[in-house]
Amino acid sequence: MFGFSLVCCSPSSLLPCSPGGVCCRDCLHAGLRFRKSGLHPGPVTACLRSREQALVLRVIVHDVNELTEKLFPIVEAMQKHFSAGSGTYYSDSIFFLSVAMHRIMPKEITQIIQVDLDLKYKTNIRDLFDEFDNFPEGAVIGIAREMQPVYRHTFWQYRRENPQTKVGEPPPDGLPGFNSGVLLLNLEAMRQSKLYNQLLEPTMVQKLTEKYHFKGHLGDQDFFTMVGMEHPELFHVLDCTWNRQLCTWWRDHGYSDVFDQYFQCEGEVKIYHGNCNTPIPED
Ligand SMILES: [Mn+2]
Repeated sequence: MFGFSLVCCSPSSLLPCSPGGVCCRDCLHAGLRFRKSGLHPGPVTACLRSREQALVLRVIVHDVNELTEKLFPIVEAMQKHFSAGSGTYYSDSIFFLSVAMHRIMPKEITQIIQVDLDLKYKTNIRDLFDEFDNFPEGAVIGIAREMQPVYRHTFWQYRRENPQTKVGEPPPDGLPGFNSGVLLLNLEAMRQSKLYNQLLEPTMVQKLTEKYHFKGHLGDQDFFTMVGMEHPELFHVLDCTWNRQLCTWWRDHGYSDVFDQYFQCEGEVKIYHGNCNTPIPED
């Protein structure tokens, strides 16, 4: 039996459904409606048709303020390395929810699939749960590669100092970094992994950001990308068809020569990701 966890701005935002919402029948098949508040990757307001519907679907509503309160002390130290601007804002903590989800959710929840809202599903997302069975020993998170050379850019200094490195190189042999639009969080494995929990410690984050000269602004995916350079064994790499990103911003910003090496993706797309507001192709 599946349950859905929704992050809401407040429990009262369950009712009523606001007009102009994006119908989410594609993913949840139940008339759940979502409305994006603010710009990517802003917090989400979820609306259900009724409280009864919430019971039928076993929806648990999480108050974003309560989550942030738990989250902030865990992720505060990493925020300054992976957020835009120089300040550490309390409200930015929610962009790091995935990295500490295993400490936030009750122990009974052992697996979570966390998805962006700018996705289009070409298959039943339930199939994605099967991917948890493909995790190799030691892996705690399933995630697809980033499909633009954004981390080739971010790691420029480390790459200059280490000309033979795979860091920031394109697939299949390189380490292009990760995109967090589709995330498989094996909460049980995350709780049990001594290594993963050590990497959340402020001193370890500091050590790695210094080693890689890392300064990002993409929240959780920056953390996963940096940690993945040091410990790729913690991640099960999802096939690109599970998170077919469409943004081409970096093609026109200095990386046209190598762009396609990152962007290419063979096979039938299962989930489109219209990142940076890129339109998703119609059927
Ligand atoms: Mn997205």
